[in-house]
Amino acid sequence: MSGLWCVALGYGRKELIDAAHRQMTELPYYNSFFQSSTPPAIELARILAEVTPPQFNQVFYTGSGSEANDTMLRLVRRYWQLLEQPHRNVIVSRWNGYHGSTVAGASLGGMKPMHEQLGPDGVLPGIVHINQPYWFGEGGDMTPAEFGLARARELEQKIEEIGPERVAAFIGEPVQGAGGLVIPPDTYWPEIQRIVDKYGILFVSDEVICGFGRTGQWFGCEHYGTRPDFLTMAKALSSGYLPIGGLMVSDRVSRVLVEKGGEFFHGFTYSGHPAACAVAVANLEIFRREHIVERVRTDLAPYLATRWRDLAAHPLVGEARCVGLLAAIELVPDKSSRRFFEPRGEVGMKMRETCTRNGLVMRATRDTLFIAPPLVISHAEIDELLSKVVRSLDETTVWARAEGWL
Ligand code: PXG
Repeated sequence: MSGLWCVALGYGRKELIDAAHRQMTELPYYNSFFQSSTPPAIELARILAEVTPPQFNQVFYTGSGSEANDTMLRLVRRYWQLLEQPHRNVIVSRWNGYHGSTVAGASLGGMKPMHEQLGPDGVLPGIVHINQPYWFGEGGDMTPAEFGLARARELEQKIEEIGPERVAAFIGEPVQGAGGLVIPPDTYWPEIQRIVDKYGILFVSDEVICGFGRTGQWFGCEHYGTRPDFLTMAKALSSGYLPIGGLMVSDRVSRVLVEKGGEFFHGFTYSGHPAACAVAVANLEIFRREHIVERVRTDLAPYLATRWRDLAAHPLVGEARCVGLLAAIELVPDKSSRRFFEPRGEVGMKMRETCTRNGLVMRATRDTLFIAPPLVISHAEIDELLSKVVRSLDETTVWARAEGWL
């Protein structure tokens, strides 16, 4: 799982450790307020403007992905306020999406158990959710292509229901991670892009998991061909060696903020922390030098995909899906239907435990099991990973038969 979807370059990267040490020796901290900055923060901004899609040339630093999404919410509201449309304040998100653990992050996310814990007022006002593009679980009789379109069009229905003049933005993960590795049908993102264009609303790509090569492109939005106005990131930005997140702001938005807005009263003590930025710079230098993203796209992802899809033949597996170095299997009682185990999650938990015993870290969301290996995994390690998945599936099947699940 690359730790928690973040250790993209793997453990033991001396260059990253040295970068932190060097920077902490030279200048462990200075703030990013009052027109100040530090060399690593400036250098990182320069690199980020290069590696992100062309509309992005400005970054706000944060300490995490949650803070990046929280900041995005403030900037979206400020943008429409400056354009004298302050009533445009509704953000549309998706059920079962994950956008973090702050109040804004949990509200933007679509995890109902998290919403319930927000107390009597629930999610922040002005945040609404539409259904997710999870074909295996919710596609019914539709083909994936039909279902992708239908789920994307829920955005249009929601906009019409709220009133187009009130909708500020739409946020989504290119591939939902924590929600169970939901890879949308190919028809989904183009239709979402058509709708956000039609209504002129801002589009936020939450790239906290998909960013930095995970899908085989630098960013998930490039894999799916969308053109976001904000791009939030964290995790692989520093390969997890030090905490850092950020928010790319497109020229469309920054022009308004800069020209009309004056100072935006925002920032965290640790925004652009020099040591974290120095590590991120070293991390992205390695990405470029070792052609990490290209290698995922042209070599590792295709190698994983052919082997991963073979898992669909296993009696316990209802679907084996993957994109880039993200891959999931659905455990089901009956391969001929897309019905789940009842109650859900127990077989998945058993599979997870079995994997751990067999030396494989796999994440389970209910009965969906998934991996997000480091982007430097070798072919031999992919082979080893697959043989451990198969062995764990076989052992879980034996257990499930004995326990009456099958
Ligand atoms: N957006 C996405 C898409 C994420 O995956 C965040 C925002 C929040 O980032 P921070 O850095 O504030 O955690 C995340 C984080 C899981 C799991 O269960 C995933 C995350 C965090 C905790 C657990 O897979 N992703």
